[in-house]
Amino acid sequence: MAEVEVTREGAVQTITLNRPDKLNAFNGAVHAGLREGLKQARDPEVRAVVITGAGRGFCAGQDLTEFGEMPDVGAGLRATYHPNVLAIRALEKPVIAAVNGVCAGAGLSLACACDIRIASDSAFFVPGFVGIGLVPDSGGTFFVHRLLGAPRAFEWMSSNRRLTAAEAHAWGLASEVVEADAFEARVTEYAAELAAGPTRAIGMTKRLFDNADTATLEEQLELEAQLQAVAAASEDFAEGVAAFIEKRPAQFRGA
Ligand code: T3D
Repeated sequence: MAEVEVTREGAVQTITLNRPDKLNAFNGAVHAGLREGLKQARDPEVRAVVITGAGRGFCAGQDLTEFGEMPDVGAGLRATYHPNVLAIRALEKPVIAAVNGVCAGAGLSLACACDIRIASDSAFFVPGFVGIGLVPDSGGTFFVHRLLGAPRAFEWMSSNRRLTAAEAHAWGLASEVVEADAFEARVTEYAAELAAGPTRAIGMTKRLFDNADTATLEEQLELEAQLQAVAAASEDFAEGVAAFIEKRPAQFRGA
C-alpha cells in the first residue's frame, strides 16, 4: 500500500500520510508522496486540500529509525522537508491540516505550515525536537512563532510538553476540536465549504497574510491594491455581486 494516498472528491483533494504503525513518521517515500500530492493539488480543479494521517497518528515527525541514513542533516532538510513546506505556502488555495491524532516534531511543523488546523479530540501536539536534543526545523520556529507569539512558542518548544487538542484550541493552534467519531464528517463538510468559495480570492488572501509578516504598511497597502484589482476582474466577483443583488446564494466557480 502507498505510504501516501492521494484522493479527490469533487474539488477537494485529500493527502493521507499512510504509515500508521509508525504514526506516519516521515521517510523518503512519505516525502516523495507528499510532494507528488502537492504537485497534483496545483490543478485548478482542486479548490481545497486536506492533509491528514491514517490510524491514530497525524505524523510523528522524522522516522527516527532512518535518521542516521542522512549524512548531511542540513542538506537532507533542504532536499526533503523544505520543498513541501514551500509548496503548501505557494498553493493559492486553502490547505487544511486535519489533525486526527498524534502530531509531533516535523509533523507539528507540517500541520503549522497549513492554513487551518482542525483537531480530533483524540489528537495531541508535541514539539518532539527538544525531546531528542534537536532544534525545531522544517518551518517549526517560523510557523509556531507566528501562531503562538514568541514567549509561548519558546516556552512550549523548549519543554516538549504534550498539548491536548482542547489546549491547542485554547491557544489558537487549532481552530476547532471535533469528537473523534464526528471528525471525518466535519473535515469533509468544512473542506467542501471552502472548495465552494471564491478560490482565487481565498488564495490571494493567503498570499496577503503571508506577505503581511514582513511587509511595511506601505508595501502591504500596495499589494492589497494589486491583488484587489485581480479579484475585481474575476468571474467570481461578478457572480458575488450579481448574487447579492438578486438575493440568492452565490455559485462561485473559482475563476
Ligand atoms: O535530518 C532530519 O530529518 C532532521 C529532521 C528532524 C525532524 C523531526 O521530526 S525530529 C522529531 C522526531 N520525532 C520525535 O522525536 C517523536 C518521537 N515519538 C514520540 O515521542 C512518541 O512516539 C509520540 C509522542 C509521538 C507518541 O507517543 P505514543 O506513546 O502515543 O506512541 P508510541 O508508542 O511512542 O509510538 C507508537 C509506535 O510508533 C512505536 O512503534 P512500536 O513500538 O509500536 O513498534 C514507535 O516507535 C513508533 N514511532 C513513533 N514516533 C516515531 C516512531 N517510529 C519512528 N520514528 C518516529 N518519529
